[in-house]
Amino acid sequence: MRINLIGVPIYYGCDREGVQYGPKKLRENNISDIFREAGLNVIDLGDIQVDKIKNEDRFKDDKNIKYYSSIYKVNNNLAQVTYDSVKSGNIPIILGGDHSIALGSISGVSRNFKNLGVVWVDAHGDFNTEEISESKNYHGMPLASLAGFGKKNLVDLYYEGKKIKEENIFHIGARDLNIKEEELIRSTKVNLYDKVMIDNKGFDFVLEDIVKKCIEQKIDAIHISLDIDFMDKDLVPGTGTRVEGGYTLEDTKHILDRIMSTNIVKSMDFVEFNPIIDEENTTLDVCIDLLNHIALLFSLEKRLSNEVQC
Ligand code: Z70
Ligand code: MN
Ligand code: MN
Ligand code: MN
Repeated sequence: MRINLIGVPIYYGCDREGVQYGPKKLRENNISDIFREAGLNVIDLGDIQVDKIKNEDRFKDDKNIKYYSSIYKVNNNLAQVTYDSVKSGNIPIILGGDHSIALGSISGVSRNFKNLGVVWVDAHGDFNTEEISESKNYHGMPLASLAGFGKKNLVDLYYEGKKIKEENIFHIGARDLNIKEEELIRSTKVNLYDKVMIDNKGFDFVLEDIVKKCIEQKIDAIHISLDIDFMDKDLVPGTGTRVEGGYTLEDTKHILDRIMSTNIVKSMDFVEFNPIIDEENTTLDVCIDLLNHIALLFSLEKRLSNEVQC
């Protein structure tokens, strides 16, 4: 088993420059070494190519999705890379860029597993369709595409049909949903653990509920899609859409601990880190801390699976 790092230097999903430098900033801070020093084999596959599109051309291909053609192409290419990675028994970790890249990463991974589950950790729903989206920014829409809603070409990206069953989606941390987006997501079987529920019932209730459902529903692999704006706005100045009332670094690690203890986490997105709006590397430090924790959890998993084999 190897960790495969894949950078996707794109800002077209959020239409705010800077987030495309996330992979570069993390590599400058030796992200490969973090995984290597945890005892893991790691191959950095480099970046997915993102073509340069002029700002004034952003509505040229679709009046309701900014940079539509480029988002389609980048995600289609990314899907091939994540599919090949998991098919070879490796663990792709996709470094954004904005959250639009989850369409491709999850489309690729889902092709390799019979019954994929997705744990989406985010202050936002990312469940708009292009019709109801107020911003027309695709990073507010990828989860809807993956569940089969909105523009058909995106639902059918990489291979035909929706990529994840509604009930296999576990959304944690929502506290900034658009009105129509909330109506849509609540009309589905998506498991929505929003701020109101988390604050009432606590993370342990939420996490045990997710693990229980993964077993009941015979989920065979889990993809974690981590948007760093899940954390409180004061912790992550270097992200484009900060939302107050968010969670701590320890809360985020606790979620990763429990979900990864299932030993079926096979892929992960790490998105929305924008180094050019960061303040004194506050967000960078949080990202590095989290990635160290993720590396530790994958190395624990690897050690356990080796012991079972011996
Ligand atoms: C809003 C929209 C958003 C970040 C997703 C926000 C979307 N719902 N922002 N992730 N960082 O524009 O659709
Ligand atoms: Mn997001
Ligand atoms: Mn978000
Ligand atoms: Mn913990």
